[in-house]
Amino acid sequence: MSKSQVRLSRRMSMVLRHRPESVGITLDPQGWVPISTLLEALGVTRAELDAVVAGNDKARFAVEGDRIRASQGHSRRVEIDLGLTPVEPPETLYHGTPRANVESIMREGLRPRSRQHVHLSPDLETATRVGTRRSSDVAILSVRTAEMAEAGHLFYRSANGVWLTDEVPPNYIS
Ligand code: HQG
Repeated sequence: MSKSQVRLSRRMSMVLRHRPESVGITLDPQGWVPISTLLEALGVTRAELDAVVAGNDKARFAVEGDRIRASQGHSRRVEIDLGLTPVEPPETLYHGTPRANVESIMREGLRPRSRQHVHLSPDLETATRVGTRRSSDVAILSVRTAEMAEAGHLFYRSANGVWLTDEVPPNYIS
């Protein structure tokens, strides 16, 4: 993606996940907005939007008919429900985080913080990439997700393959 496409992708993430009101739009209860509404609010063309949706390294945006939403990553303050169906997780999922967070995570577990869910990665490479967004000194945590599911925790997989759950108690993390 070009620099301007990356910039538009970031703006779309901000609006569709965190601050729709900042450009005067509202999301429906599942997080969708008509594409025409978004184009007008952002002042971009359909071709520019399509290029970002198609070229996005992580498939962050889902287009369905004439509407669009972010596939995951929403702030808690944006009151939407993606409406995902719980699915059985694999044995283990991973979480990449700055090493400085580890002590607190081992004490209180993984919390969603400002987001709606804790995000878990399917493999080490993805987890490393997620952690590296925030620090060059990254720790990769393994989460015993099958065990969590047995204990009744629910897991969801977003349209772009990110695993989501409400929280991870410390005893499932190593
Ligand atoms: C940490 C990106 C201390 C947590 C990625 C993380 C992902 C704790 C930070 C998505 C903690 C929250 C989400 C505790 C959690 N003590 N630190 N008890 N519990 N943390 O950005 O998972 O590129 O909200 O480890 O790919 O980093 O934007 O979560 O470091 O899918 O599409 O608190 O964002 O997607 O940070 O990333 P975030 P995340 P995009």
